[in-house]
Formats: sequence, C-alpha cells, structure tokens
Amino acid sequence: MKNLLITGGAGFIGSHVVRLFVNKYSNYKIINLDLLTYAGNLENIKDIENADNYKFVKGDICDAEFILELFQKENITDVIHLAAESHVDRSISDPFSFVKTNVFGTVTLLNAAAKCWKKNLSNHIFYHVSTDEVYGSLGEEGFFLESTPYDPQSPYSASKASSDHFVRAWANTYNLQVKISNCSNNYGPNQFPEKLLPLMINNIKNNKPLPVYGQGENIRDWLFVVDHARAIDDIFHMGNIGETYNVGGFNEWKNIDIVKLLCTLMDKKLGRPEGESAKLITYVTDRAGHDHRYAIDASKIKNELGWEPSLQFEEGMKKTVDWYLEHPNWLEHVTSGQYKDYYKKTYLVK
Ligand code: NAD
Ligand code: TDX
Repeated sequence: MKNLLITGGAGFIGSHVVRLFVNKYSNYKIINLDLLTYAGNLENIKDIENADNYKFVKGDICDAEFILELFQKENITDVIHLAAESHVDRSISDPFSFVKTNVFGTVTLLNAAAKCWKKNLSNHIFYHVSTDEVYGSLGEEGFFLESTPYDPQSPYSASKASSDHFVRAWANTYNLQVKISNCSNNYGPNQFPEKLLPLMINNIKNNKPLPVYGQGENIRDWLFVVDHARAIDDIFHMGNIGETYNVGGFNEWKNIDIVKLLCTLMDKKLGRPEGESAKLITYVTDRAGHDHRYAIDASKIKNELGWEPSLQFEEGMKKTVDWYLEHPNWLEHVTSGQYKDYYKKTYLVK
C-alpha cells in the first residue's frame, strides 16, 4: 500500500502519469497535487476523477506549511514530482517564477519528505522528473548520457538543473532515497498550445501563420507522452535508488521538417489541397540563446529496465493530430483568456 503524491498531475505529462497509475495500481492511493496554473487543467483527467484510489488537491508546492500538513494528513509514502514551470519562452520573459516554482518548490517538497520520512527512509522514494535540457546544447554529433556534465543554457533549464542538484543534495545529506529521470521533448494529447506541436496544430487548423524560430534548423528528440509515462512507471518501480535515467525517443527532427510533416498530415485530415498548410510557415525572430540540438542516449533505461518507446513517430503524430481535431472544446477552453494575452505578447500579434 502506497500513498503516492504526484505533483503537477493536471498538466500535460502529469495527467498521463496520474491516469496510468490510477488505472494500473488500484492498491495505491494517488494524491494529485496541482496549483492549476495556466498550464493545469482538470479536463485532462476527467476520466479518472471519480476513481476510488484517486484524490485531487489544489495547492502550491512552494507553500511549506501546507506541504508539511499534506504529507502528514495523507500519510504520503512516496513522491513523483512533475509540477514545474515548463516553457522555455516564458522563462526568458519571467525567470523568477521559474526559480520560485522549480527550485524553491522542489526544495519545499524535499524538506517535507526528509522530515516526515526520517524514521524509516528506506521505505520511501522521492522521484524527480527532469529534462534533457540540463545537459545544454549539442552540435551535430554526440548524445546526452547520464554522465554528461550539466550545462544549462536557459533560465528554464538552469532552474531544472538546480532542482536536480537539490534532489541529489538531499540524498547525500539527509539520506533520502531519490531517483531522477531526464527526458527529451514530449508530444501527444493534452499538451498546452504554447509548445511547438500543439501550437502549430492549432494554427494550421485556424489558418494562422506558423511561427518557426530562426531558420527552423534546431533539432529535438521527440517522444510520445504515454511512452514517457511508461518510463516513469518503470523507473519508479524498478529503477535503482540514487540513479539517473535518460529517457528519449531515438527520434531526432529538425523543427522545420516536423512542421512540414504536420502540414502534410493536416492537409489530408482537413481535406485541403497538398501544400496548402505549408504556405502558412513564417520564419520569425529566433528564441534568445536557442539551444541547437538535444539528443538522448536512452541505452541505460533500455538495457537495465527493458523500456523502449512503443510508438513509431508517424503513428504517434497521427494520433496526436486526431486527438486535437477531435477535442475542439479542449483547445477552445485552454486558448481563451490568459493564453490569448500571452500569445499576443510573445508573437506581437495586433
Ligand atoms: P506543464 O506545464 O504542462 O504542467 C505543469 C503542471 O504543474 C501544471 O498542471 C501546473 O498547474 C502545475 N504547477 C505549476 N506550478 C505549480 C505549483 N507551484 N504548485 C503545484 N503545481 C504547480 O508541464 P509538462 O510539460 O507536463 O512537464 C511536466 C514535468 O516534466 C516538468 O517538471 C518538466 O520540466 C518535465 N519535462 C517536460 C518535458 C516536455 O517535453 N514537456 C520533457 C522533459 C521533462
Ligand atoms: O512557436 C514556436 N516556434 C518554434 O520554432 C515554438 C513554441 C517553438 N519553436 C521551436 C523552439 C524549439 O527549438 O521548436 C522547438 C520546440 O520548442 P518547445 O515546444 O517550446 O520545446 P523546447 O524549448 O524544446 O522544450 C521542451 O522540451 C523539453 C519542453 O517545453 C520542456 O518543458 C522540456 O523540458
């Protein structure tokens, strides 16, 4: 029996993790803690909200008193920590909220866990879900290994790198049993349309310009979100204590190529003439300090835990496009209000 606290479970990846754990582990109580920021959306987990082994709690990981009370009240036995500010562009315009949530929030959780678990530390796991961006930016060659030195380049990645360091410091200093995973770019249903793929899908659908940063030559390694959730399950249950696992899709794409692929898929779906959506591609000012290439070597998780991606990329992209087109209400709800202001400011739309 575990009382598992999952933070950020109303967000993109967190919602897929919560769903997987609620459905798969009926003997666990899953407590989903989320502040419901602009990125958190309870519609993402509507299908499991009435499950007997599930509870949603709205709250802030930075509120130390509240977090300590939650650990005590719910007798939290383990943590999978995903709550974060997650968008690189927002970290450039508002770095302090990234320091607050990603660094201070993570330390707040670590502190509560070490305090509440100190009598029997070996019965508890604190698992931090992190990103490949902590390793910095690659040239044309090479891959990120678990041993690659940290070299974060954006306020977002610096805040995630910092939180990873704090997790390791709590393992070393307070003997907390920790695990960390560093994953590549996720895609799939429920991703907030500030990130590349849902933003492009939404704009193609609405015949709006497709803002490609710089020349679109930057490279990302894409993984279907459900495969990331499976990796998190495997690492939580089978990963070695104190270790890091890199998770990736073995699937590198230049931004411009992935946008063109999307245009082709959506022309077919929307019954548009071939090449129609690609006319919307617009090259815009590059992101400041834009990392050139991310590529994960995921051999360790494959060799040690037997995990590998289950979906071919084209199949995953088709599923993703279908999902967004079949859920116009979801898109409409998350693109109203605050998001519109953010979009106008970032892309200087009149
Ligand atoms: P997301 O932005 O979609 O979701 C983040 C969630 O955290 C939201 O539900 C939000 O409400 C919640 N949250 C934010 N601040 C909070 C606070 N102070 N207290 C409680 N909850 C708060 O993010 P995502 O893309 O699902 O990423 C989840 C995690 O995975 C993050 O830690 C991110 O760094 C990491 N990650 C993401 C990717 C990716 O491609 N999206 C890749 C690798 C790692
Ligand atoms: O409008 C856009 N145009 C564009 O060219 C946007 C939003 C992005 N881009 C480019 C920038 C990146 O090279 O596309 C690439 C992907 O951008 P994002 O979707 O913003 O993701 P990225 O910056 O790579 O970071 C993502 O992967 C690692 C997630 O947002 C992080 O949370 C995760 O840790």
